[in-house]
Amino acid sequence: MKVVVKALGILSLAIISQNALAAGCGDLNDDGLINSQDSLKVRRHLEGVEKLKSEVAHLADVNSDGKVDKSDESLIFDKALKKPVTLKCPPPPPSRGGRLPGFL
Ligand SMILES: [Ca+2]
Ligand SMILES: [Ca+2]
Repeated sequence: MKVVVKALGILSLAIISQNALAAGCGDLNDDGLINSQDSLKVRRHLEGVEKLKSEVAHLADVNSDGKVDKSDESLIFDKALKKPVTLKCPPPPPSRGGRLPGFL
């Protein structure tokens, strides 16, 4: 029984982690929402006004094509307008700090 409870705990943690990652895709100002502020950040990045930080740049590539461009801005804007679009970001770049304890 303890094994089952422990396994469920690990599974829950994995699901929470997945949701946290999914929620971050397109959320460039880390406020937990995808709105016009996020698409504005992409626009400012594309215009060279304010470049995205390297640690959040992958969150702006919402079509996972390896680059941040006008189509990403458009997708984020559509999502902000509650249109039925799916945002799919690439995995974050490997960090130098290593992994969380307990995760492979
Ligand atoms: Ca946001
Ligand atoms: Ca892209």
